[in-house]
Amino acid sequence: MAIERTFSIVKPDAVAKNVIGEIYSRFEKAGLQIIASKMIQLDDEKAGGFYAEHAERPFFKDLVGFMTSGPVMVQVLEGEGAVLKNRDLMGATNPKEAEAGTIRADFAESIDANAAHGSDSLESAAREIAYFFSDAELCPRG
Ligand code: RTP
Ligand code: MG
Repeated sequence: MAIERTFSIVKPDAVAKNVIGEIYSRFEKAGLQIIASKMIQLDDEKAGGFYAEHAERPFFKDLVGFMTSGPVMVQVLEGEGAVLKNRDLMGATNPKEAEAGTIRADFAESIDANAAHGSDSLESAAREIAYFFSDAELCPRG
């Protein structure tokens, strides 16, 4: 399988729970390398732009409110089939439907506070990585 890059967020609920390291450990154990990482506080503009595809959805205001409720970790993950692998590690959007042992099953409370974000395609990944990181901030090990 091809080496891919994907974009990931440890959302405010998981940062508040102090499980950043546990989530990063799952990425690493699955063979994904963290090639860029930083903690940031999103504002309405940055969070709204990130989720622009959902701007017309009824949950958009709550989503932006939640994503700006505290700091997040943003990171770029690299490895074989990284996009799907990260989605598998996260589990279903609604933690009640997430498979046991996934990040959302283990750390998320609700469909709003669901612990993590992961790009849903290679195309989204490229766009989302560029939304948060410059090329100079990416540190692939080769
Ligand atoms: P994400 O983008 O955060 O990784 O999550 P996802 O792909 O699994 O889900 P997506 O459809 O992209 O939705 C983005 C976020 O919006 C919230 N959501 N709420 N109340 C609802 O019906 C609903 N649907 C989605 C979730 O917090 C989801 O992560
Ligand atoms: Mg999504």
